[in-house]
Amino acid sequence: MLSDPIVALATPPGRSAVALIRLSGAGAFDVALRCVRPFRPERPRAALRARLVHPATGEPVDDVLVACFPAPRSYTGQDLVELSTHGGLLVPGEAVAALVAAGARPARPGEFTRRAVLNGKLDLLQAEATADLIDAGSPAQHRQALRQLDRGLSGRLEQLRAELLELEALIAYDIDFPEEDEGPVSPARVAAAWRAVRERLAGLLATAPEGERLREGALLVIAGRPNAGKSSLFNALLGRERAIVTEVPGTTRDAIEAYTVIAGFPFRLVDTAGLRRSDDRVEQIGIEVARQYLGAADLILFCRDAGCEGGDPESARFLTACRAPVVEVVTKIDLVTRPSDRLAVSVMTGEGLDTLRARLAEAAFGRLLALGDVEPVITRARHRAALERALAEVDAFDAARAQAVDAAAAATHLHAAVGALDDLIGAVTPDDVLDRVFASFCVGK
Ligand SMILES: Nc1nc2c(ncn2[C@@H]2O[C@H](COP(=O)(O)OP(=O)(O)O)[C@@H](O)[C@H]2O)c(=O)[nH]1
Ligand SMILES: [Mg+2]
Repeated sequence: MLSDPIVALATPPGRSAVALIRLSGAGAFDVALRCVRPFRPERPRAALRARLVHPATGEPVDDVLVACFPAPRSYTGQDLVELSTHGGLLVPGEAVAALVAAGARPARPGEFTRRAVLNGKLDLLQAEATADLIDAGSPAQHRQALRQLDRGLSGRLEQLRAELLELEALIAYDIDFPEEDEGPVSPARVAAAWRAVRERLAGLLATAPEGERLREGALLVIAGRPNAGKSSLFNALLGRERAIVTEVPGTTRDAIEAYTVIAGFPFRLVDTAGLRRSDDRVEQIGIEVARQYLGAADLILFCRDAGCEGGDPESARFLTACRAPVVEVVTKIDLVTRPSDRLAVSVMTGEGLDTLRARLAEAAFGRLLALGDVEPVITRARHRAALERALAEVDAFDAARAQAVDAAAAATHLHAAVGALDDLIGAVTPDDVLDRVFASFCVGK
């Protein structure tokens, strides 16, 4: 059901000063009346002190702070009650149980936000942004989620949608008077409008690889010969001693993966076994695992020991075989005196580490860095699929025009492109499409 009263703890369980419980749906105020004393819906959006009791026994559960939000001015768009109870292992659970006994149903995951979308309080992209904001582990993810919640991406898609409808309006004359060779709108103008909208769509689609990487963290795999200083650098970038470091070549045998933030961006950092021929069976398996990680990497950090620079045909061969971009770094520069013109670091002195961090962020997220925090970005396969569909339709429109297909048939491709954007925003409004077309139709002529 979409409107029955649901209840859930909105804060994580465990010891804390307060816990927040949400109750939403038709009849939510009746549920509250059965166990909150006093409950005063005539004073909405005010935090009032009350006693929560079990509805059957009248047994006190907690002293609470209650605020009620009558529909439609609430997060879900329904009647909603927020109760702040004391935190801890027992009280919040008992409070939810009292509300269930009073007639509410325990909510399913995401059910409040889902209702918010159904009631037009949030669009689908904002709902996704809510989840991203909660999951954000790095400053860049935080900023991106907040922008999407502010409708940055939704606004851009609405703009694209409007441009597609205007393009359709431009060819409307051809639809009405198919016999006339040249309508009041020149083909050149149609072509220019088409090119502009296509470029913007393609530009947004081009943010997908780094946008998806931003949500999931860039897979950064550290590679190099045994003893090149990979594990030391892994620990330095992580900020803690996670991988074992020794002077014995072949120490790291398994791949170790850890989440870390580098220059504000999320990375999944992987330390691997050094690449060399080995007769040790465990090390061989480790090297095979390393190869698999290297195959999946978004970015490879290749380490070379400053002491053994120079001819190394095996490494050169390895580097040319890599599919992912490679950042090369010279390690242990504290051990040599000659200055290096290459990117070089020492985990002993810390030299070069900040430069390396900046270089890694640039290599994995350069396009996002160039866009700054102004341009919207797409971050999910769902977004990419919808925009690919829209772009394919926009191209099909152009192809149809080039083959002099009749204007009404060509326009169906624009409709389909608008449909793809509507699916993406999650607010389907077909009447609105027609309204716009006819509005432009009259003004245009
Ligand atoms: N002086 C110095 N020694 C280093 C540095 N980085 C690593 N080492 C040493 O080099 C050896 C191999 O390091 P390790 O990180 O285990 O290399 P891996 O085999 O590539 O993982 C260890 O003895 C480290 O202490 C550095 O920046 N300076
Ligand atoms: Mg190692």
